[in-house]
Amino acid sequence: MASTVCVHGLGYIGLPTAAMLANHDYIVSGFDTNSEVLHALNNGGIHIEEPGLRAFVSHAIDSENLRLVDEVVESKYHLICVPTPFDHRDKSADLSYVQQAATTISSILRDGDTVILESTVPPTTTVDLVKPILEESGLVAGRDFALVYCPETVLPGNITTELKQNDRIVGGVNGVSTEAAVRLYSSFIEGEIHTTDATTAEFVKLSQNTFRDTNIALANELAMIARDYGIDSRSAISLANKHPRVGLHDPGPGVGGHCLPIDPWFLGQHSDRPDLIEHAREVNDRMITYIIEVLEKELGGLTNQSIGVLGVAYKGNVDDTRESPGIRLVEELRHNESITVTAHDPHIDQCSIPLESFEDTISNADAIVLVADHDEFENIDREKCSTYMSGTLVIDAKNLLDSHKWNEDEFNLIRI
Ligand code: SAJ
Repeated sequence: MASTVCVHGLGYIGLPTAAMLANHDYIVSGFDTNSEVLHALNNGGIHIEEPGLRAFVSHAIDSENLRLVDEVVESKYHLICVPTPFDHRDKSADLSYVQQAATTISSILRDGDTVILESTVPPTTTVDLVKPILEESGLVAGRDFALVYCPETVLPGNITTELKQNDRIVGGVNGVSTEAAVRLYSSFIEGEIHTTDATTAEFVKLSQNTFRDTNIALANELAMIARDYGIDSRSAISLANKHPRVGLHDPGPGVGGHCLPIDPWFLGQHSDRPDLIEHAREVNDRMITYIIEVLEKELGGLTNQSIGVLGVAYKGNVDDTRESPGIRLVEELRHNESITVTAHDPHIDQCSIPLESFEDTISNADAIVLVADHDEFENIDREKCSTYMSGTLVIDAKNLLDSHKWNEDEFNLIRI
């Protein structure tokens, strides 16, 4: 008989994972506390913009292997995929959803079940927080039930592919726990499955995103230095990367999303050591200030200027605005009340700042700043910009526009 799985939390990770397991013959209960999410999914809608995900979920629902539920269900496997919000005040993880999920599971946990935590958490969370809550059931982790940390590593925009193809780290509280989780993941993972202990698995996940954040900070600092020398940082970085042991990431307007700007803080939550990692965070966060400095210099001051911001999603082709550089840029510019700031994003309907049409955003703009690399922005109509804008300054923080063509058309295009 097919094994049963209850997935707790149907967000960016829980939903595709639930559908993946259902499409691989598991009987899956997809549980979420948000009734609007369940309603949308049950009616052919979806609350996440992700290529191919709706069809993938529909296939799972139509096969009757995936059922969407508003109460948790006794199952052989429990996967915790709930959010771990970032507490900006003390730069730490809010683990209340993980705590709540563990408490709920504890009330229905049976001998022989396996509990897997997938949410991104500070090191030791599985052992120090989740384990004691589950053991309130009277069962013992590693003996009566398996307990495992298994981080997800999928890239938003490419989730359904990476969920299958990426390697996976599986860290149990003991060997028997690890083996139980490996049995589940090996049903669909095409990459390699690497086994370790739970705390190492938590640490590895955070190290991967910290590496990327720190690498981007280096690229951003190099970009600022390159500009001081009057050279194009993108060409310089691309040439530096010709060396077989150099792999610099791309500079840009800073780092957004719910992972890279946050995971370095989670990594250091129970340690006083982070130093370079915290400096890298600061460099990335300061990129917005740097863009404003460039705007000010090129425009000869910011008073009474009109700036159009293109892209408030945290990166291209996603509808997620968490920690978005575009939103930060708008907010910082608005501190100066004499500046008129407008923003446009074809992937976002609503967010914390008002959005306008493309035309209204470029209308009368002294400068436009491109902050997210959406496909729609690749071929921005230069003629329209000429007609609508009152200035010629274009700052391309994502290296999306053809600088030769723009500069030939009498724009002053600056790549960050
Ligand atoms: N960015 C740059 N320069 C680059 C690459 C990215 O400035 O060279 C910026 C992006 O514009 C964006 C931010 O960094 O603002 C983050 O984007 P991303 O595409 O690097 O990553 P995420 O946050 O969408 O997903 C990351 C991925 N982690 C790694 O690649 C190590 C993904 O694989 C993880 O699963 C995900 O975090 C997660 O859930 O932790």
